This record gives sequence, structure tokens and C-alpha cells, in this order.
Amino acid sequence: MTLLAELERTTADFTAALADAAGAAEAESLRNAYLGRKGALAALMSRLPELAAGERPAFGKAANAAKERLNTLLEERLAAFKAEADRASLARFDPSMPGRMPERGSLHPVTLVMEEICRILNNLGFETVDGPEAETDFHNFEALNFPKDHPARDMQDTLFLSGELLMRTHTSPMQVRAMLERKKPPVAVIAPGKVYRRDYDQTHSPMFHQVEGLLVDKGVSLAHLRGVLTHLLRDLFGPDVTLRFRPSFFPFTEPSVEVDMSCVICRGSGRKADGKSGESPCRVCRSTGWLEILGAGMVDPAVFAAVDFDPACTGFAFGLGVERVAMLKYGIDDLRLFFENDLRFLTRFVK
Ligand code: 2NM
Repeated sequence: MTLLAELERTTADFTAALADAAGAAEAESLRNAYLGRKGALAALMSRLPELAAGERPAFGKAANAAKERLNTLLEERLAAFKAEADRASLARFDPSMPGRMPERGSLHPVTLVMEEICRILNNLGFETVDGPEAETDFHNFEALNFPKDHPARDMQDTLFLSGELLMRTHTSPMQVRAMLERKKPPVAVIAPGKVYRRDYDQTHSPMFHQVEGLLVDKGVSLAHLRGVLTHLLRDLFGPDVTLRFRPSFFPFTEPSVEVDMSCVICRGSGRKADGKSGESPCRVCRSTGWLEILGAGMVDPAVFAAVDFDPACTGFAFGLGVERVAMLKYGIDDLRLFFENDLRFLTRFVK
């Protein structure tokens, strides 16, 4: 068989195979086999030396024309397969089908309560301040009058980072920063945010949330503290709430107080109606009628000295745990629910 006849035979084989191809992948596989560098056409071209010199140009021309033609046929066939696939997929597309609705997110109950606390205090004139969770010993302890050997500074209680930093154990360092920045009274700030302690059991989480407040000016007294906290707790828990101050101790306040509020479950009675025999003990306040809700006090002069404030100025400060407020507000009995991210729990607080 002449080379030219073999070329025609090869062209015919290609055309037949292309017609037989069941799909785009099968058609595509012919490209290498016939048109590639090691394909059938290239093999014929490489045999050019078998021809007499005078026949070579004609054969070369024919082979090139064949290559071009086969290429065109292949591209046309591939385009036809693609058009068919598009038609089929459009036929499956049903524009009347309902869309997939994305799930709607909501704020975490701790965030909701923290924002509510901040809203109430902002309305009284307290400015929200925000800052680092990784703090220095100076801002977290030293300026707050914690003695060098205070147990809170112990590795047992504080999460230390490498170098000079530790995870803040309260948001008080923000009060220190606010006083240092403002240089002198008046200061009226609240510091909401995450705090960290080396503590983990049924009622303690290594990370929880606090809002602390600070008011410094001339003539600020414990009575002002009582007024602000009464307003805050009545706005959060209802107008019938009453407050009780008990003496306590914090390094950064003197005097220091624990603030109790009348139990929001039994309204201070210590007993809860059970429907049958009349009454049963209130579990939430353990029949005391009171709930521990926050700590507070008058800022210790040592703190004012640390931030270079006039020793004649006075101020009150308070701090409350947001998870605790949220548990009492929503009747949640297990702290761990806040950190498990179970959507059945979290979606109950969608506004
Ligand atoms: C509390 C209780 C009592 C407090 C004190 C200060 C500062 F910076 F002024 F000294 N900030 N926060 C404070 C006082 C916090 O939390 C239970």
C-alpha cells in the first residue's frame, strides 16, 4: 500500500471511530491516538524518507491537510457533545423548586445579657472601654494592690503566657488603663469582656465573662454605688428587686462588699408554692431569700496612687459575672450549656 493510501485509510479509521464515540471522553481519547506527537499521523509523516524526493511535497501537503481536517472534525464532535450535555442539564433544572434557605444565626445568650447590662450602664453615662485579654502583671495585679504573694497570682489560679504576659483574671486592668489614659477624674467607664482563670468544674469555666464598672470623681460614695446597682438590677430583673450589702474583702477596694439581691424565684420569701401542700423550700436561694450577684466597693487609695490620681478623689467599682446573671435571668441551672454550642439551647434566645 502506498503511503498516500495509508493516509486515506487512517483518515477513514479516525472518522469511523469518531462517529462511534459514545461521549466526549471517548472522542477526546482519539486526539492523542491520531493527532498527537506519537499518533498515527505523526508515524506516517516520519516515513517521508521512504518516498522518492519528487513525491514528498505532495504527500506532506496531503498529510497536513488531513491533520487539519481531523482536528476540525474532532472539535465539532466535542462541541456537539457539550451542547447535548447542556441541553440535558437545563432539562433537569426546575426554576420553580424552592431554594435552600441558609440557617439564620443569632446572638449567644451571654452576648445578649452583656449587651443589656452595657446598655443600662451606658444610659447612666458610663463609657464602654475595651482592651487586651493578654495583660501585664502591672495592669492585672500590681496596680490593683495585689500583694506579691497573693494567692490569685499563683500558677494554680492564673493562666500565664510565655514572657511577661498573663491572661487577665478580671476586666479591672481596663479600669487601670482608663485611669492612666484620662490622667485625672472624672472617670466613668465599664469594661465588658472575657476573663480567664485556671478553674474547671461544674460551676467554673476557664473562660467566662464579666462587666466591671468604675466611677471616680469628687465626693463619690457608697450611696452612689447602691443607687447605680439598684437601678441596674431592677432594670435587669424587675422593679421589685431589693439589694443587701455584706462586708467583704478585695485588694482593690476598701471597704469592699458582696451584693445580694432578693431572690428572683421566690421574691425573697425563701419558699416556693408547690400547688399541693402549700409551699416548699426555694432551691435557687436555698431558702435564704437572697442571691449573691456581684462584688463591689470603694476604690482603695493604693489603686489611685498606682495610676497617679489625686489621693483626695473617691470612686466606686463593681464587677459582675455575665454567665451568672444570664443563668438567673433565664432559669438556666448548668453553666456548661453556655459553652457546648448545642443549637437546641442557643436558638431559644433568638430575639
Ligand atoms: C469587683 C469587685 C470590686 C473593681 C475595682 C476596680 C478598680 F480598677 F477600680 F480598682 N475595677 N473593678 C472591682 C471592685 C471589681 O469585681 C467583683
